[in-house]
Amino acid sequence: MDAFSKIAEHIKHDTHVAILTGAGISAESGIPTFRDKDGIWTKMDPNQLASFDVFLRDPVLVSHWYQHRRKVAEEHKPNAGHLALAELEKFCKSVTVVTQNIDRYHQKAGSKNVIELHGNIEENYCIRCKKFQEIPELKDNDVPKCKYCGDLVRPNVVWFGEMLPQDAIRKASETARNCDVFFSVGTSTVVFPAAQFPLDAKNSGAVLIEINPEETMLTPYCHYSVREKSSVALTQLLEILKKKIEK
Ligand code: BJW
Ligand code: ZN
Repeated sequence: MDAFSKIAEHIKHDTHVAILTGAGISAESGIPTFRDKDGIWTKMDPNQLASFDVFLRDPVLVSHWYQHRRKVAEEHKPNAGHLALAELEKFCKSVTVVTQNIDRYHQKAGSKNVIELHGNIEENYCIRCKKFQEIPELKDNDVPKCKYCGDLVRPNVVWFGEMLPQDAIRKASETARNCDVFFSVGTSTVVFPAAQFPLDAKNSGAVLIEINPEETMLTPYCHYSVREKSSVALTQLLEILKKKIEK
């Protein structure tokens, strides 16, 4: 039996499935990852750019960087990996996607139960009065300013040193501790607290499966490691599940 068939054996209609996703699942949509060879941050240190301090020091650089990424996300679309996860909901009554991504592609693909750990790129809020608002297209040295109080407006994402949304952390933690099967898909699992969830799931008795073309920090702890792109692996797994249902 190949790895996909073995993994499919663990998935029944009443199985609680959790999936932690990272930048790798959106790579095949044309969204660069963070730490791969051609990732966003190969020339810039993530610890240098994704922080509130840097935003305050250089709001033009950071705001324009996010504007660029917002456009890239708008111009591309979810791929077969996102669609396969959405379709998984037809086979299992409990599927929860816990994503580190800010592109909203899981929701766009049709996944109903998505926990966003690091926020999203669509929303922006004022750093002073916290009011959410639309921001205009930025040109040259523009920075987005709050229409209520005039202070800086930032993307609704979580930077290093910032707390993750409490509700997201609580739900993700519960999901990890209560699932039967936990997939880690397209993430290097180097950023905490997200990287803790697969380990929590395993410690609570879940089967831990990784889908990633490369080895990661998590690989030694996994029951199954599939060295494959997520679109290929998730589509193949779904095909096997479909055949199982038809039998
Ligand atoms: C494919 C593929 C294909 C390619 N198919 N796969 C415990 C220990 C040590 C440090 C800490 C700790 N707890 C907290 C920290 C500090 C810090 C941290 O984790 N630092 C580490 C770097 C060591 N964490 C935090 O600061 C977090 N906050 C926090 O914990 O608050 C409490 C606190 C406050 C103050 C002090 C201490 C604690 C916040 C973390 C926020 C992360 N934010 C970012 C930016 C979000 C906005 C944005 O997008 O711009 O989130 S950083 C960046 O990394 C982004 C990602 O979501 C995140 C994870 O990256 P991801 O998704 O794994 O991407 P890559 O590129 O790393 O990996 C891609 C993978 O895909 C690769 O493996 C490829 O092989 C694979 N791949 N093609 C499948 N086709
Ligand atoms: Zn304001």
